[in-house]
Amino acid sequence: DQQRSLLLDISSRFSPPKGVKLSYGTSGYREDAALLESTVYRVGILAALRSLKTRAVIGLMITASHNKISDNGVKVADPSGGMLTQDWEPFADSLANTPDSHSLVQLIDAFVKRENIPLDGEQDAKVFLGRDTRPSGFSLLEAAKQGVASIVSAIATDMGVVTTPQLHWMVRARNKGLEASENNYYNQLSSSFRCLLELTPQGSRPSGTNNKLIVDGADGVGGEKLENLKGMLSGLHIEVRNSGDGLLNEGVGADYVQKEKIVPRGFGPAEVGVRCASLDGDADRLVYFLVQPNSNKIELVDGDKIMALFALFIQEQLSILNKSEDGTVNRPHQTRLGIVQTAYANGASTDYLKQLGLQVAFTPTGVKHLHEKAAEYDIGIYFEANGHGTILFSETYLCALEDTNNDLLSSSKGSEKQKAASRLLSVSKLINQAVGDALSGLLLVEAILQHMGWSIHRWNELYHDLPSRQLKVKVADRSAVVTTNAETVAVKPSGIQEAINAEIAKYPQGRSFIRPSGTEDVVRVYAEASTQEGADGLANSVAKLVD
Ligand code: 16G
Ligand code: ZN
Repeated sequence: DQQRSLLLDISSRFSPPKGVKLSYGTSGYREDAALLESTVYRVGILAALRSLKTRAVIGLMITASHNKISDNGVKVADPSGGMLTQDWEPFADSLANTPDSHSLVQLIDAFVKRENIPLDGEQDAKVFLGRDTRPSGFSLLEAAKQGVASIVSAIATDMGVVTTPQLHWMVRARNKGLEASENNYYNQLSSSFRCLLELTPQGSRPSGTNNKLIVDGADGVGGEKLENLKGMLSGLHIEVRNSGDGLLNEGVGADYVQKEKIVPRGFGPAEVGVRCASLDGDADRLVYFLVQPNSNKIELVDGDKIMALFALFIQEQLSILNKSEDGTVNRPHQTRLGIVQTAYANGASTDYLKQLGLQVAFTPTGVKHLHEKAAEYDIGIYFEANGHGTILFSETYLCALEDTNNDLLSSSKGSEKQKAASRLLSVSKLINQAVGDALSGLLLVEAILQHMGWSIHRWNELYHDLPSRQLKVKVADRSAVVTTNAETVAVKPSGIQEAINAEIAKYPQGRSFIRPSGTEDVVRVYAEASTQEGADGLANSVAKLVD
C-alpha cells in the first residue's frame, strides 16, 4: 500500500552506521553527530507514530546538551511536554538498530498493530521540531523531517533554533489549545515575573549593585534566548556572557561549573562578590556561583540549593494561605507539597529540607523519573544537583487555587492571603511545567531573592554542603553494575555493596554509591564525608572496587 512504499522509498536513503549499537538512554540518543542521521530519521518516524497514537502534538528535539560540539542527540517530548513515555523506549531502541528498510517496515508494522495506531491516513500527525546551535543540527533536522514525512498525513513544523525547554513548553501549550510561539513563551515568562515582583513585600528589595546578575550562556542557545528575554524584563539587570561567539560547552556552562567547580571562560577576579549563573548547552540546567578571590575556584550554588530556595518560598506562601483566622492551619486545605531528589543530592540539602518539615522522596537519576514522582503531589518540586529541575502544580490544585484567589480578590483584595495565592499562581506560570528550564528557573530565583531581600551569600548560607566527590570509572561493560533503591544499593556485581559498606564505615558521615551512567560508557562513583579528604579517600577506594 501507499504507506508501505513511502516508508521503503524514503528509509532506503538512511542506513544505520555499521557496528554501532545505539540506545535510547536517560534522555534520548546521544552520539558523535556523524553517526546519527539514520537514528534521527527513525526518531522522526517514531514521533509521527506517537502523535497518531496520542492524537496530540509531539516534540522532537535535536541536541546533545552539555556534551561537546561534535556530538549531537535526539529526544522526544510527549503531549504533556514531558519526556517520551518509558513504554516506548524499547521500540525506539529496536527502531534505531534495525539494519535495513525491510526490517524497518516489518518492525513498524508489528508495532502499529500491537499499539493499535490509526495509520489509515485519516488522522493527521503533528510533530514540532527544534534544534540547538550545533552545526550538525541543520542536516539532522532534514533527516527528522524526512522521518516525519515517511508517515502518510504527518506534518512537521520547524520551530527553529530553540532551547530544549522552549520546545517542550511549545508542545505542552499547543496541546492545551494555547498559542505556542516563541513570543508567547517570552510573554508568559516576562509577565509572570513582573507579577511576582509587584507582589514583593515593601522594603525587601535589595538595591544597587546587588541587583546585577552575570550569566554564562555556555556559548549555546540559552545565552542568545536570554538576550531576547532580557529586553522584556524590568527590575533586573542581566549581563550575558558566552552567548555564542566561543566554542559551545568548552570550559563553560552549567555542567562544567558544577563538576569542575572552576570559573567558566570569561569570568575572573572582576566578578568576585557578584551574583553569577551558568546555563548548559541547551538551557535546561541552571546553577549559580560566586567567584572566589585569588583563585580560579568557585563557590557553587547548585540545583539542590535552588530547590531549597524554591521550597522555602512555596512553603511560606502555603502557610500564609492555609492559615485559618485563629492562626491554626486549616486541615482540609492542607496542600500536599512534595520534594523529589536523587541520591546524588548533597546530604546536607536533604537534612535541610526535612528539617523544614517537608516530605522528601528519592528516585533514580534522570528527569523522567523525578518528574513522574513530583507529579503525584499538589505541588511537587524536583531538582538534580546538576541544576535540572522544576515545580509541578497538579491541574486539580491549580483550579482550586484559581477559585481561592478569585474569592479572595472579591472579599479581601490585597490581603496577605490573597497575595500569597497570587504569588503561587504566578509561580505556576513562570516556571516551566513541562521540564526543567534554566531561563524560567533563573527568573524565579531572582524574583524570590528580591522577595526575601537576600543576597546570593545569604541564600548560600541556608545550609553548608557536606564535602563530596564524584568520579567516573571507565569499564568494559557498565551494565555489569545494577542498582536498586533509587540507585543507593548495588545488587550486581555480587558482593560489591558489602565491600562499599566496609569502606563507608571508615569515614565519619560517610555515604557512597555507584551507578552505571545513562549517557556515557562509565560507572559513576559518589562519595560524601565530613571532610574533603575523607570524601576524596572514600570515592577513590570505592572507585578501586569498581575497576
Ligand atoms: C541526562 C539527564 C539528566 C541526568 C543525566 C545523568 C534528562 C533531561 N537529562 O542529562 O537528568 O542527570 O543524564 O547522566 O533527563 P549520567 O547518567 O551520565 O550521569
Ligand atoms: Zn541540557
